[in-house]
Amino acid sequence: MDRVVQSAVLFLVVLACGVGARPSQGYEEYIYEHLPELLDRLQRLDYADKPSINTLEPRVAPHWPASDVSIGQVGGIAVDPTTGDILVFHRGEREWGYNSFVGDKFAPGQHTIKNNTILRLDRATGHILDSFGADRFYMPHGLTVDHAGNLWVTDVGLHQVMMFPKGSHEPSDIVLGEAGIPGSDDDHFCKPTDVAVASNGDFFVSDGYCNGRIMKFSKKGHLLKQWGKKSSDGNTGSLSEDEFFVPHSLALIEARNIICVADREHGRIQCFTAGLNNGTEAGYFVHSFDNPEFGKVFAIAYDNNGPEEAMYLVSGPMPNAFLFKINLNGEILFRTEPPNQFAKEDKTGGFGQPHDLAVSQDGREIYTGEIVPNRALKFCYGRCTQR
Ligand SMILES: [Ca+2]
Repeated sequence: MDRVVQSAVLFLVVLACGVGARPSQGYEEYIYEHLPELLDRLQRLDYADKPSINTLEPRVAPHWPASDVSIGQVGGIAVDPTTGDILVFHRGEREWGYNSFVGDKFAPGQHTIKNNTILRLDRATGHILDSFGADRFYMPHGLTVDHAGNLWVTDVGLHQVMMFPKGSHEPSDIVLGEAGIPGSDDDHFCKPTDVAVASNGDFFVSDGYCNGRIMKFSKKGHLLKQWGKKSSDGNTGSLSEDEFFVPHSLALIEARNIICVADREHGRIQCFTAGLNNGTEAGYFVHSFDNPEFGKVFAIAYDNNGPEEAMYLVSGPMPNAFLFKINLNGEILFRTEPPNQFAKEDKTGGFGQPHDLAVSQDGREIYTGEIVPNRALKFCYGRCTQR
């Protein structure tokens, strides 16, 4: 018998027992007699038990990535929408410590990271499909894959943003900022954190640790607009809407024509017009998500697969490090963390410092990239599929 039919019959038998089958009566006979009633019950049960992506919390995939994948501090993590692969931008041997920078500049005398800093991982198995990016970066940070499969990275040591065309291990001629030179004019960044790319090719950069601005560029890399000011005040009481204290992550909601910014140290998410439709301009404040439960907001990602639009965020550092899902009214749908079995070193479970996150195209999986423990995790709704 086909497995589904077998399960259905077994289920009907169990139900039959529940509605009082007499032992003397054969199950088949009984089922035949009560079929309409049983089917009705089955249908109602199925409806009630249907997993809702909105209410169930995702769980950590036990064997992802594969055990032979070695990962340093994770700056960025992203899903390639053209292949479903997971991309990780990590720091290999390098760690961001007190001596990494002198002022805003990367401390002199340090070489580029020798490891391959960009890993392409199989979504199901977690095996490495490709790796590159050795001898190029100083302090990997943000990673984004655009609709065409191009990779966009930011390096806070280089103060640069660069794009790697789909399939290429070498950057395109879109390399913005001057290598190693921080600044706040139109041609420089200061520790830029993240990139978001629209389907028309326009892209946004959050800049960064030492500037407090969002910059919008054309497909060819020409600056179109910038807004925001730097704030170093942790007090959210008298903040203006475009004041940032480490704008750390971007989420573009193209259907709504808005770009949201994780204003990390202020612990809030600020959304502005993205100016992607004709006649609209970027940079006007639209909405804020602000909840004391968030703590510091390290990264955000938009998801439109569930019954309602949602935003994921990772907060930190520990002990206030969590993965949140909120709806666009700002209501928290859940807050979760890795269970104890995923503890590493002397930790007792939970996150260390989640630094970035990404959602699969179908909304079934969420990926987090972390620092101490240095790792990437995959969260799945229901069962994680392993091809
Ligand atoms: Ca990312």
